[in-house]
Formats: sequence, C-alpha cells, structure tokens
Amino acid sequence: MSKVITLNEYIIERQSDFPYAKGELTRLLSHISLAAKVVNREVNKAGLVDILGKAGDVNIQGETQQKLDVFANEKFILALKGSSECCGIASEENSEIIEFDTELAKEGKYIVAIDPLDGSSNIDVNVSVGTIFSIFRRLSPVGHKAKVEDFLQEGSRQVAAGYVIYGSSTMMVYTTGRGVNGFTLDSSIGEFCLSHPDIKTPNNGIIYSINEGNYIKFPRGVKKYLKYCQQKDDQTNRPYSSRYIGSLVADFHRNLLKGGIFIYPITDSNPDGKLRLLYEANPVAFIIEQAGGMATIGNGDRIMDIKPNDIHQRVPLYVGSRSMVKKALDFMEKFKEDKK
Ligand code: P6P
Repeated sequence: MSKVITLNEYIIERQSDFPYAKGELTRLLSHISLAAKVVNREVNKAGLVDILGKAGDVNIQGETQQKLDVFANEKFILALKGSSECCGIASEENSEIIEFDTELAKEGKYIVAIDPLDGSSNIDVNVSVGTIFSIFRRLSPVGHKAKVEDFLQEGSRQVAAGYVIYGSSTMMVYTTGRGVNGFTLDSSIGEFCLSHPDIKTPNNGIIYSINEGNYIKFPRGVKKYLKYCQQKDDQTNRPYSSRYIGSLVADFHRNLLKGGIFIYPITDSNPDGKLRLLYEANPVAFIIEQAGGMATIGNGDRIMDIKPNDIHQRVPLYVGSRSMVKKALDFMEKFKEDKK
C-alpha cells in the first residue's frame, strides 16, 4: 500500500515552491483545513437538523442554533484570525472587509477572500456544497490593519486558491501556482490525504453546465452555443450531456476531473452575471488555468486579468476545458452584436 501523504506533509514538502516560504503558507492552509474539518462535521449532521434543532432554535446547551453558512463563516474567520498569517478577510457573508485588529494578526502578510459555504441552500436536500477561498499577499504595510485595496487585486496576483467540497466524500483542492492537487478527508484519522495528485482537466469534454431555466434571458451567442451542444454530430461526440447541480463547487469539481464547460452568463436579471469575482470566479479560474483549462467573462477577457472595483463584484463566468470554452467564445463573437 503506497504511503499516505497528508495535506500538512505535502505543503511542508512543497514549501520551497512557495516564494515566501517561511512556513507561512503551511500555517494558512493548515488553519483553513482545520476549519473545513469542523464545518464538515456540522454539514454532515445537517440531515439531523430536526433532532439537532433548526437555525434559531436554542439547543440543550442553551446555544442558539446557527444557519450553517453563518456557522461556517464564523469558523473560517476564527481559524484565519488565529493563523498569525492573515490580516483580514472578505467574506460572502459580510458586506465589508473584516480587518483583524490583534497585534498578531496585523503582522499577517496575507489576506483571504472566502465564500464559507457556497450553495448552502442545497444543504436541506443533501446536495454537495463547498467552501471557496483565494489568498493574496497584502499591499498595505505589515503591522497595520488590512485595507480594502488589499482585496481589489487582479486574480493573477493570487498566491493560492482552492475549494473544499462537502460531498459523498470531503475533498480539498488547491493550487499555489505549481499545479493542482486534491486531498480527500480520511475521517478515521482526521487528515486530508493526497488522493488526486497533479490534476489536469481534459482539453475537451462532453458536459455542459448552465441553468437552462434562464434560456430566454441568455445572450444570443449562448443560445446558439447551447443548440450546438445539443445537435447530433458523431465526429465531435455531440449531443453533449447537460449536467447542472446548482452548486458551483460541485459543478466545477465534476467538470475539472471529467472535462466540460460551466457557464453563468449575463442575464436580464443578472446584467453583470451572478457569481462573485473575488471568492468564486477568481479561485476557480486560478485552479482551471493551472489544470490546463480556461476561464473568461465570455468575450475572451481572462477572469484573472479583471481589476476588481468592489469586494462583492459580480462577473459572467465561462470556465472549463479549453476547447469547449474557445468554441463558446466563437459563438459569443459571431453573435455579439445583439442579445435576442
Ligand atoms: P442559479 C449557489 O447559490 C451559487 O452561488 C453557485 O454555487 C451556483 O453555481 C449558482 O449560485 C446557481 O445559481 O441561479 O442557477 O440557482
């Protein structure tokens, strides 16, 4: 039986890959993985909520039961504040940045953008949900509180990004710009263990993921691309399969491993797109590019070249196998003049 490599062992072994290696990344990712284990335990109990008490109920210890995304947010904030490497957070759950004010945290050289529990509305129906995170070096001076400018950096400046998927198994997938690796939680030893080394996404695929309920609101190029996906053509393995879970981490993870394209375009109700740049689009864009794929806003502009103007900025997202994204871009280009 091959040696089990835990996440901490792997990070320490690869520490020399990390330009600022003084154990900083090790501590940061270790604290994130610790919080993920705590969240995993609660997510797995969610099915027992009628026994354990719904959000707002007071449990037998007199504690108010929290919604899981609030619970997850608190655990990741606590873990990152205690890491001594992170000076502040932008969280999907908080309208403003969180500037840590302890002397230890103000010495932190990094900031983290995080969606603590993405797709949390799916928990009640036992669908996979996830945590998505993105790590930057701060721009503001060490020893002071984080500034909002620390969070408004292009995605190409990420030093690490990853996600945790709480599904049939719990996995942590991350990159530091030296490839993508996946670690599966072995609950019997409480460790994330290397299970998917050096993930590369297939250059092509037969899966397309999009909420087709919004079809009438899509740009014409998207409509035309969907019809292309649905046409029969044996040479290009069409029609493709439509797979849409409605949880970004689950849809992205499947397509990363099997090949495919995920599209959340602009629609009439989401004229800038729905997904958030800082803690959804940028992290998955970093991962997919490191795995050999592509991530764009639908006009060829790279997700990771966008300069954010707001920590909760939304963007359209076309992400996945390079050939599929390029084909979708061809349709977007051909029909870009109108949206009808
Ligand atoms: P829709 C979940 O709410 C989420 O933010 C992503 O995880 C997911 O990809 C998307 O929204 C689903 O949105 O509009 O298709 O339900």
